[in-house]
Amino acid sequence: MSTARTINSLMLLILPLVVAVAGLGWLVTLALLLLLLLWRWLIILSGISAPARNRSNNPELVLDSISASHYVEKVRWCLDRLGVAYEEQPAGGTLGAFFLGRTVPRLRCRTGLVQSSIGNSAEILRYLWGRYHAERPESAEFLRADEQRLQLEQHLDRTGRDLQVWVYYHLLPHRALTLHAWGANNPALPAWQRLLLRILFPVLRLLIRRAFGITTARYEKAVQHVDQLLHQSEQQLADGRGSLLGGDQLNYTDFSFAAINGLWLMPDGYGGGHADAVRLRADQRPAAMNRDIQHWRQDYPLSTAFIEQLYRAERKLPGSTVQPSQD
Ligand SMILES: N[C@@H](CCC(=O)N[C@@H](CS)C(=O)NCC(=O)O)C(=O)O
Repeated sequence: MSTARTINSLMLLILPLVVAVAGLGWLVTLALLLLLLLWRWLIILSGISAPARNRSNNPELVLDSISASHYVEKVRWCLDRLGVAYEEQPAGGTLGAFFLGRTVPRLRCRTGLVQSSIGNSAEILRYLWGRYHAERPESAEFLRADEQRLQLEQHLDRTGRDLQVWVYYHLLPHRALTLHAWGANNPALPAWQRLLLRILFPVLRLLIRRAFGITTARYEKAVQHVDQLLHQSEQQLADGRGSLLGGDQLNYTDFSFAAINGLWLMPDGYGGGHADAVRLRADQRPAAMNRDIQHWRQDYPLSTAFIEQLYRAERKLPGSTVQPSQD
């Protein structure tokens, strides 16, 4: 149904051009306009009157993503662990933000007759907990939030933004690398999006630079913030605990920590098979980026081992085509 709506919207946009080129009179133009509006109304009515038919080709949960995103990885991980069926729909990096005004992850879920959508990874996890904890209490338990977890989650999400600054600081000067990370070589993306990324690259790069305020000073601050987070986790993990906040029972903050830091560590299994086509091998990455990664690996061995162990235990999904890390 959403494809029909998109086509309808495109035709409404194109109509003035058709009228001008064909030199149509006002009566014909009005008739065409009414026909397009009638068509739109029928699309809406069909969604309400034939929900069963729409159900079969609309999955209950759709995760809008960009393949490399660490915020998406957090939600993807929790969905996989929860064991609910969902469909991931990847888009080219930045296209959704700059042309649709949305960020990813975005979860679209069938709620009654309509489809609702939730943005922001933290809110998505709250929805999953609310929706599933009564229905499947055991598998949803890891999503339970409390004050301490919420605080750590906020810290992780702030550091996630620092890591966006970090990654763009290193990649933006390199057109081919940035395009690769955005999915320009990812066969899972529609060809028109891959082409658009290449054509619009200079504009998208400018917009990203402005959106994140990428400067050397901001990059240095970002590295400092990542250091602070890893210093904290290193201290927490020093007593041999299995979960960051204590005890051995894993919860969503452990997966968030691993997913957010997965952006620099790129452990085997990152993306659960959805990010393989956007990975950059160590020999492809800029030297300065590799230096930061080496520094974090060396200075924070417990955190690095914790993340890699979580990925080994949880993210080697069947069917994943993850290549062994070259780091
Ligand atoms: N606070 C948001 C941050 C989301 C975010 O910044 N997502 C990035 C990808 S990592 C995004 O949507 N970028 C725009 C795009 O690629 O379309 C969350 O937790 O979901």
